[in-house]
Amino acid sequence: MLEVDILAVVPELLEGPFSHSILHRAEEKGLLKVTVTDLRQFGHGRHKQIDDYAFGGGAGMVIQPQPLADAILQMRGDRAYDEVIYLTPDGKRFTQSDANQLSLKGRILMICGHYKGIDERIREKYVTREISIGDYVLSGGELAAAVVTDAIGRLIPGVLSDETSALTDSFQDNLLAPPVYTRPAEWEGMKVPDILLSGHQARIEQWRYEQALQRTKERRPDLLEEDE
Ligand code: 6GU
Repeated sequence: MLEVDILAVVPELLEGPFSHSILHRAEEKGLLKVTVTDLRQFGHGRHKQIDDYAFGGGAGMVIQPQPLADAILQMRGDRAYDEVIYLTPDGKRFTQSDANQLSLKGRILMICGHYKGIDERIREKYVTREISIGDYVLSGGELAAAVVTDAIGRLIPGVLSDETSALTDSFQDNLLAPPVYTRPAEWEGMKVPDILLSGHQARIEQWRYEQALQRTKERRPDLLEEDE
């Protein structure tokens, strides 16, 4: 059972992603529990303020440390988090290998930043891992938290059936997936490769491996070099 608690500035952004798809099934099976908490409830004053101007000047607001610390401590309760993740474009780029690791944890907190980010002292004091989902900037961490939770959730043992097994995913062995086909065997004059109709399972697996390798060489040669 993996518990994912998400601390969000715009919790509405996370209403959709977990109510459908494989993750919904994972929650129904009791293998995953996602809880979204609104940081605003920990804000101060009549307007429940959570941000302020950056010391030293410059454009953009920064999320203050106190509402974050109050939220983290209340959400933690008396059971420690295995990881406190801050979603940020300056974090380590997220990979399938990170997803594999995180899917084996028991309890994770994800903090979604906004504006110019969160006060650096929270990163120092509480955050164990900083994740970016790619080299582009989103308006907040919520969509990134949804992406990371989806990637992790489907890897929890028991979530995927044999038919949807993660073993043959792209990236699982640093290779992109091979091309796939379904009926009809001929469509608009285009034929499915004969080998796939041959019934020779060993030769089919060999063909798939060669296709995966060729595709990876052409599209993502970087995957064949890196080892993580
Ligand atoms: Cl995790 N957050 C934001 N705001 N932008 C991103 C990102 C995260 N990853 C890539 N861009």
